[in-house]
Amino acid sequence: MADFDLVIRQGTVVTAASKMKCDVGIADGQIVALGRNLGEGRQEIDATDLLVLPGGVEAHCHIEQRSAFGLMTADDFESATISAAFGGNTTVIPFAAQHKGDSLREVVKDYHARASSKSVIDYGYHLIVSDPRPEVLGQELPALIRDGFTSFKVYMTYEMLRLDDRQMLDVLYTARSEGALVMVHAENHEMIRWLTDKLVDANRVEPKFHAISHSRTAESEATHRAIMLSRLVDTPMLIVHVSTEEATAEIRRAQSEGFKIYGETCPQYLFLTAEDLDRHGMEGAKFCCSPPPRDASAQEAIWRGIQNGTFQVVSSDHAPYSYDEHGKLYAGPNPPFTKIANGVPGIELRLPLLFSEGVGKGRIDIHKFVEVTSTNAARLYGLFPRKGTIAIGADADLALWDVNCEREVRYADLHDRAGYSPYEGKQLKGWPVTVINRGRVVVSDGELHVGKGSGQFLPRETSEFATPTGRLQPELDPDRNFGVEILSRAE
Ligand code: DUC
Ligand code: ZN
Ligand code: ZN
Repeated sequence: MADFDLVIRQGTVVTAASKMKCDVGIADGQIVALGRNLGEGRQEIDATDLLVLPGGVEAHCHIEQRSAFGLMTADDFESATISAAFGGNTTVIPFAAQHKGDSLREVVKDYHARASSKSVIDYGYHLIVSDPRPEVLGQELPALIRDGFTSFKVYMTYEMLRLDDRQMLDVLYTARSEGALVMVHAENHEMIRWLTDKLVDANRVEPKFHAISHSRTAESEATHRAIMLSRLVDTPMLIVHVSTEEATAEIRRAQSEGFKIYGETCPQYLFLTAEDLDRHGMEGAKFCCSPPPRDASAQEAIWRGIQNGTFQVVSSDHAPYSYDEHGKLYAGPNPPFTKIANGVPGIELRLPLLFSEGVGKGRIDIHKFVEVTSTNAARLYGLFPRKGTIAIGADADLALWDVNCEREVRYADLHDRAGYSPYEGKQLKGWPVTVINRGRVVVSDGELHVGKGSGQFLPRETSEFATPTGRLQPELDPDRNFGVEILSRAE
């Protein structure tokens, strides 16, 4: 009788902290042995010359999500998770998005019904809180956090989603009491609106003006303000999809002062620029996302932020809208930038892009790659050590990488339904060739081997990254404010 369900032989096993040539023994979906010359497996994979990495944890993606004005993303849970798997991921954490008036509980039920019958890899959800009315903050949100939805996103811009500062403080305070991690889309709404109105009045409406309306200053101001709100109530916060040097500096400063501020960036801020929004005709619409891509010097600053640890995670922010009347061009063939669906696809290329341009070109080492694409997301969002590493007892979530495989990006080879890739034609070296989730071979030899609905829902723990620092601002510290307790003390 075989000792294991599956043995991966002779690969170079890499985690965020270690590298070792060994076999991986898997039983009942978990890693049960790491070592040389392991006994027999019912199934065996020869990984000589391959890297064996933890499967990617894609922690920022929009899947089968309806926007506030009714537009559906091109991918559903089936196509998005297949695409994610071909890109080396074994877990996705998309959003269950509340719109105004919605019950959060109902929103989660709705996403569950769709995801559970379609996902091919494991999944959880962050919530999006856009309507923090008393019963949502008082009952629904705390109950959902306790049920394993331990992170949620809030927006400082987008008319239908945004919270004002007071509402931000209310949700931060709820997160603080429940130990949830708050993710923030930080852009100054009024600056964007004012610039947009000026541009539209002057008939400057081509896609490239999207990047001007979403100015860098709007991002850095909101990032600064979000951090100050977080500091006031001593609630940790993660600033998502950071695109500028200035916002990166705001985050780094807060971190260096000891505040629990985390940062995320995305491939679009490393590999695209505002020039892409100026491609001929309406092609620029394909690159409209918020925040928008900036310029070469911002790209350098973002790389530095990954290298020096300002950013804990690199996520795709996959927001796939087809380049037609069902997506990007929902308002007609020649819409003003104000009516172009925001978002770029990228769930399948996040890891190959970062591997090729980061590890391959010597900007980051392989451990940093694993850290920012898998381990840190698992840690931040309460999945570690079940996910995000290769260790005895962890889920057998692995991606086997051929570091010498060179391929040009062609949309035709991808598995999402956006209909285009912003990275078309890019030459990449290093691709995942076999992807394993809980011991199941999901992808190998360019083929999908599992059925829809075989991914598992992941309730998540609260994480230590979300616990308050205990450092109260002087005016909120009872010892220094006439003894009045405003915030409960961190344990
Ligand atoms: N911006 C977001 O905030 N979300 C999805 C896509 C985008 O461009
Ligand atoms: Zn966002
Ligand atoms: Zn997003």
